[in-house]
Amino acid sequence: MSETNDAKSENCQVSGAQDIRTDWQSGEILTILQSPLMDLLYRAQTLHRAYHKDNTVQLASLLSIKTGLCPEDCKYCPQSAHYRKETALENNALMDVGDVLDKARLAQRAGATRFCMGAAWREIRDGDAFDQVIEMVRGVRALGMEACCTLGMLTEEQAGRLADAGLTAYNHNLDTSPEFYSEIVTTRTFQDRLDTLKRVRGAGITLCTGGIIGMGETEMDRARMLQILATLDPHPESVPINALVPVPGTPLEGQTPVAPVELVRMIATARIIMPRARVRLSAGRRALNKEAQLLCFFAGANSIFYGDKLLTTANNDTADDLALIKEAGLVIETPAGSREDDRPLARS
Ligand code: SAM
Ligand code: DTB
Ligand code: SF4
Repeated sequence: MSETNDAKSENCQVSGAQDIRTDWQSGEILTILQSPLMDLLYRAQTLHRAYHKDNTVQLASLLSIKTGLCPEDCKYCPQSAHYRKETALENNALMDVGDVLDKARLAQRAGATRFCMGAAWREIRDGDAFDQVIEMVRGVRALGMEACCTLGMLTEEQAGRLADAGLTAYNHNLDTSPEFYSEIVTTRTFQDRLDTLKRVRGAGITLCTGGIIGMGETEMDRARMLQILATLDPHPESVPINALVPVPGTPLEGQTPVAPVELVRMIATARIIMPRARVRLSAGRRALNKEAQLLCFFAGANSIFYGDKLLTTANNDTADDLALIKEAGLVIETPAGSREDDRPLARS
């Protein structure tokens, strides 16, 4: 690591750094989102270099530990029970702890430093299943990987148990603006999402929260979603930006795909307004060509999901990803390189 990179991971007091703001207005975010592309990219890359190691990318692997039959009606999601007759998804009960840890080991050997476990639950229920998830978290942490879970809503006590198991991050996306939310999900409210995020943070677990573009929202909806994220204090440590994967059988299957440059703009804007966050180029990457992915990295993305599958849909080919990383001269982040992973391992 260069001296500059050392300084950045310590205190970020390097050229280009700005005060971290939590008072962003939606109008100013929209202006950034719509600014001339070269200005947007230049500003985003300047901030990126001030706050993050140059030329590095974290590989995170995803695993669906419980698949399908979710009672929620999220219109984008193939795992919703509401669309089960149309999606032809194979539903699976909670995986065994040993099998999950085998997958984590494989992901680690392939270069991933973060392992994300997703369950198609509306909320966590106490009992055997949650006890097993706790064991999975302990096991992943014992491997020396960051552990992330996305399990739906949770209570304060459940967040406490996950924290005690050493969970690094909890993923719970806002998905879209508060104004557009009820067009996409009717079985919970935007406020439910915020309440869960508050409990996660209260337990001392880092936040992974972002959203999806390409669901029929306006640019103002995108700016509003980013505003809610960027007015959390502190900002989320991790912000996944997804482009809709239009899964056949879901209500959004026929959505017109977003132009790749819209994803680039969204990433750049997230980078500018939340400079310390890790911005994750997430679902929808498979629809991007090499050049569009490179622009996403230039815009400030510093993590990708790596592995054959996201949760239920296909992801980019791993050999292609490694070739792209090599061609761009990017370095895959090692465990020691991550600032997010300062959570203790499991308490007894
Ligand atoms: N049930 C949990 C929840 O909703 O928080 C966890 C799993 S859920 C599948 C995790 C996230 O994946 C969603 O919040 C959404 O942002 C993203 N996602 C799901 N289906 C998607 C799709 N078809 N395209 C893009 N992103 C999607
Ligand atoms: C996130 O924002 N995107 C990931 C992760 N967090 C959990 C999930 C994407 C899922 C895409 C659809 C699927 O594969 O089922
Ligand atoms: Fe369930 Fe999560 Fe899919 Fe919504 S996004 S249907 S909560 S698994």
